[in-house]
Amino acid sequence: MENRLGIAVQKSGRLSEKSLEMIRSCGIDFYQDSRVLKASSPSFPLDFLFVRDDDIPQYVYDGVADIGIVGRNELDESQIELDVVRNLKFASCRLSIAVPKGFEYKGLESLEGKRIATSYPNILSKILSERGVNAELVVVSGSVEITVDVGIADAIADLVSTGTTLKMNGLEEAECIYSSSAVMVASKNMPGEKRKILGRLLERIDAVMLARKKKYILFNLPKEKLSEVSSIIGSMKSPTVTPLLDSSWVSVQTVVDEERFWGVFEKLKALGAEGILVMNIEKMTE
Ligand code: PRT
Ligand code: ZN
Repeated sequence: MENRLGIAVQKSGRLSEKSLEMIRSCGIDFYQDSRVLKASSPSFPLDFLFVRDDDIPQYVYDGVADIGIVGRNELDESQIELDVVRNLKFASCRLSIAVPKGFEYKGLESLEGKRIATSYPNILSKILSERGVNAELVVVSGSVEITVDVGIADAIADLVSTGTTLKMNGLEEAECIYSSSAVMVASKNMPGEKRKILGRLLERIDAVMLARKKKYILFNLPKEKLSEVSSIIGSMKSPTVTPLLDSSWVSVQTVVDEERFWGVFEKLKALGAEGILVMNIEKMTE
């Protein structure tokens, strides 16, 4: 029978859409229906298992799935030993200490002897003990934000992305103690054939992730300015230069980092570039 790789993905929640979109952009299609818990790709040897995110580390550890996509927070909280094969960099969030207004927070020491509510007792107690702080943990599985108001905790340690939930519950973010984003995890003892499939999958993921960080740009430039272009574009290998009908101008094509794009754009304009075209890149390799 053909070797296939099993992947556990969150069924519905903050990770699902981006996880599936990442896999689809790797050219791996599959049929998905919210009522169905399994799926198979006809275009790549990948089988899907749609489950709750909390269960993903255990499923991968038990070999129910070979790999999974899960928040690093869930993985660390589970304390299950798996290989983190990629940081997928979506669903980013932070575990922060939040306190009610008027609480004088001067660092974790301010929580000495206090009650802290959290859904991440393992991560939190590790950090507290590293910093030598003794506090009482109040473990709740959700709605951590209301624990202070109802009087069962003095502070909380919860995931934050925009900070709106904290504000809406009268809490102030006091300190970020841990950062998380979605990671791809793999079982530590995967047979060689499956490892090969994982290698192919990671190669595609890398191409998609690299492309997302870059922009393809195309512009016309007076020929005499060409020597100044490489210093603007920076670390790039030499750009492609094509002559134009008007021999005093050239057309230049190159790839720039998304985060440097606007700086490059402004400098190119100042240099006299015209007709600047910017395009997204779908896939690329270094
Ligand atoms: O049903 P299932 O168990 O699968 O899902 P779940 O409800 O346990 O998890 P889900 O879908 O809410 O989150 C999945 C993962 O997304 C988490 O494990 C994190 O890795 C990641 N993530 C990213 C977040 C957030 N951002 C986030 N903001 N997980 C939770 N939150 C919550 C947070 O707990 C708080 O209640 O959102 C609220 C704060 O959001 P802001 O934007 O108001 O700050
Ligand atoms: Zn969950």
